[in-house]
Amino acid sequence: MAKLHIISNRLPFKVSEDESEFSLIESVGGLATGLSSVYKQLGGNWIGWAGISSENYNESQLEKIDYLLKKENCLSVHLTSHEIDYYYEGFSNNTIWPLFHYFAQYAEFNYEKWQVFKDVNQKFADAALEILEDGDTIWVNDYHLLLVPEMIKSKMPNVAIGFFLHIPFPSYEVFRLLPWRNELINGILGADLIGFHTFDYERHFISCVRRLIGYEINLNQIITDQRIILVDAFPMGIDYQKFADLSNNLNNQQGSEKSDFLLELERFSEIDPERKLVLSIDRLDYTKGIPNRLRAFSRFLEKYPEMIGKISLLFLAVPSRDQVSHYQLLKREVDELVGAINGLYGGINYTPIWYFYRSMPFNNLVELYFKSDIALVTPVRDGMNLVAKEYIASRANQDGVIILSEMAGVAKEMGEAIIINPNNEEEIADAIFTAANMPIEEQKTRISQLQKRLKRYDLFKWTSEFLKSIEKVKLLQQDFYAKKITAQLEDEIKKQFTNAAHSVLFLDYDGTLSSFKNNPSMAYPDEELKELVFGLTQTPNTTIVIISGRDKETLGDWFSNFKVNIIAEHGVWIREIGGDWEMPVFASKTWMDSIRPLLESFVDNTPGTFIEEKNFSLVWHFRKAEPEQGEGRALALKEELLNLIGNQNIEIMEGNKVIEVKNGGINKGFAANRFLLAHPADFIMAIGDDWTDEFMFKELPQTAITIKVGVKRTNANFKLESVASVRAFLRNLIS
Ligand code: GDG
Repeated sequence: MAKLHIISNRLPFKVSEDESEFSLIESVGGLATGLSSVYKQLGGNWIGWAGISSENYNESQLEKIDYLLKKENCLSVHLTSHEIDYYYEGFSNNTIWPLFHYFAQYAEFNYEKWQVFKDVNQKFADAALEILEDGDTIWVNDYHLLLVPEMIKSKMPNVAIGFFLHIPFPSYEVFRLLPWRNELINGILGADLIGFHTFDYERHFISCVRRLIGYEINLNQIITDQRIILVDAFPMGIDYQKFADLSNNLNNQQGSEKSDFLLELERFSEIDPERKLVLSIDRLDYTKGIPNRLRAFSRFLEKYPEMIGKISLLFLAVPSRDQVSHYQLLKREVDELVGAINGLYGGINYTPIWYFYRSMPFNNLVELYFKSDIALVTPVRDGMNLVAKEYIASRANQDGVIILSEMAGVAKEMGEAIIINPNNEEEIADAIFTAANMPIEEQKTRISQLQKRLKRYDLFKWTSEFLKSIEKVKLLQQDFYAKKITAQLEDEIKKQFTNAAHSVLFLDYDGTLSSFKNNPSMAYPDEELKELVFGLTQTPNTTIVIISGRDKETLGDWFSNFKVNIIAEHGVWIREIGGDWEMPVFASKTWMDSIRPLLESFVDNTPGTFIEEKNFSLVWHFRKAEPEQGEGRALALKEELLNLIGNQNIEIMEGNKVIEVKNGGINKGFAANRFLLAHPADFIMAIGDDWTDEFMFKELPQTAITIKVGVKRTNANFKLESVASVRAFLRNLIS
C-alpha cells in the first residue's frame, strides 16, 4: 500500500538521557503535532535528526536510540558535530536563514559549508531512498533540506514529493546573491508540489525559476522537460482546539485549581483592574524585530506619559542559536534596552518590562496568551508567525487586541489586527495606545472574526489541503503520462514502420531535433544530430521532411548535404530532394512594411528582444528579455497587432518565446498534406513541440502517428519528453 513519509531536519522527538538510560520526549511544535497523526495512520516513517552529535555515543548507544525511535516509526539521520556545525548552524542558519529573511548582510557564503550542506542533504535523501517504494508519497519540510527533493526524484521518479518551506522565499533580487542559487532551485524542483505560506513567496519562487532556469510557467504550474510541478500557498494553521480548550479551562478554574504562575499574573491586575498587560513572545532572533519593539514601547511611554504605571510589557525571549555572534550581539542589545527602559520609567510599584530569557512550559505559555490584553507581534520578517494565531485561539472571552507586523506572513490572513510597519516606531507606539483604549465591543468583533477563520483553517486542514494537492498534481501528471510512449508502444511503432511499403516522417526542427538556444542562429545541427539525420535518410523506403518555421536560407544551408525535403517558413517554401525552392501557394510581402515599425517599437522598449525577418514573415523574439517583462510585452504586442491587421489575410502565431506575423492560411498542416499528395505513404509520422505543429497533428490523416515533445496539452496521439528522447526514439526506429 502507498505510504506517506515525512522528512524534516528534526524528528518529532527529543532524546533524553538519564544515567545511560535513554527515553524520548515528544515535541510539541506545530509540525510535529500536525503531521504525527497522519504519517502513522498512513503507515509511513518520519526521517530526521534526533538532535544529538553522533560521536558522543558508542555504537550500542546509537542502536538503542534508533530502536526507541523506530518504535515510533522514526528513522534517525546521525550527524557528527562537524556536520551540525557546517550544515545546520553554518549553511542553514548562517546563509539561508538570513538571506531568505532579507538580512543579506548577515549571510555568509562559505564553500566548505555549502559542500557539507550538500553531503548532509544526501544523507537525508539516502535514508529516505532506503525505505521508499514506488507509489509512496514523501513530504519534505523546510530550508535545511532544499536539495532533498531532487536527490530523491532523480533516483525514484515514481515517488510523489511535496516540499513545504516554512520561512519566506525572497525576491529574485535577494535570492540571486547566492552563489549556489541554481543548485538550490533545481533541488526544490525535484518536488511535484511546492508549498509556501503566502502567495508572495510563491510568486517570488516562480519568478526565480523563470529567470534562473527558464522553464515554462503556466499560472502556478511549472512545466519542465519531464513533469508538471504545482506551486501553491498553504498558510499554516495551528491546533486551534488545543489552545481554545486550555484557555476555556483556565476561564472556569477556581482559586486552588489555578497555577502559581496564573495567580501571579492575576495579582498584577488586582493592584488596578484598569492595568493592561502587553505580551511579546519570540525566539530571540534578529528577524523578530525585538529591539524596535522595545524602542517603540519606550516611545509609547514617552509620548503617552499618562499610561506610565498603567501598562506593562511581558517580554518572553526564548534563547536561540546563542553560539552565533549576531545572536549574542542581539542579546546584549536587548538586555541593555530593557535595563534602560526600566531604569527610565520604572518605580517601586511599577516595572514597565518584565523580561524572561528562557523557555516556558506549554501551560504557562497559554496562561500568558489568556491573561494578556494586547499581543505585540512586530517581526521585521517572518514566514508565518504562529504566536499571533495562538494568541487569538487562547482568547476565551473574545476580548484582546493584536498588533501585527505587515512583514509577517500571518498578516495576510489577519486583517482584523492592528497592522503596523515594524520599522515605524512612532506607528507602533500609537498602535499600543489605540489597543489599550479600544472599546470592548470592537475587540470582540475583531477577535471573534479571527477566531472563526483560524478555527476553520487549522493545522489539520492545512495538512489535508497540502496532501490533497499532492493528489491533484499526480492527476495532472497522469494526463501527460497517459500519452507518453512506453517501451511496448515504441516496439509497436517500430514494427509498423518496418513493415510499411513507404514512410514519410515530418520532423520539426527547434525544440524537436535541436534544443533552444538564446541566439537562434546557434542552434545549428550538432554532430549527433547530423549522424541521426544521415541515418534516417539512408533508411530504405523512407522520406524525411524537415518542417520548420525557420527561413529557407538557414535550413537550406544547414541541410545542404543531406537527402532531406525541407518545408520552411511554416509552409511558404518547399525544397524537395535535388530540387529548387518553390512557393506552392502565393504569399504576399506587401503587408510587412506596415507591421515592421510596430515590432521595432517593441524592440526599442523591451531590452533583449529582436526582430527576425524571414522572406514572408516577421518574428519578434523575446527569449532573452526579462521573463516577466517579455510575457507582458508579448500580450500587449498581440493586442496592438490585432488592431493593426484588421481584416487582412495575415496571421499572428505564438511560438516558444516568439510572436510571428505571417500570411494567413499557410501552416504546417496544410503544407504536410500537400506534400503527401505528391508522396503517398502507408506510414506517416509527425513530431513537433509547439503549437505551430498542432496544425499537423490536427490535419494529417487519422492513421498518422503524431508526437508532441514536452508536457503541454496537445492534439497529438503521443508524447516524448525532450529533444534527447526524440533523438533516442528516432535512433531506435531505424536501428
Ligand atoms: C518558523 C518560521 C513559521 C515560543 N516560545 C515558547 C514556545 N514557543 C512556540 C510558540 C510557537 C512557536 O514556538 C514559534 O513559532 P513561530 O511561527 O512564531 O516562529 P518560528 O519558530 O520562527 O517558526 C515562522 C513557523 O516556522 C511555522 O511554519 O510560522 O514564520 O520562522 O508555536 O508557541 N513554546 C513553549 N514555550 C515557550 O517558551 N512551550
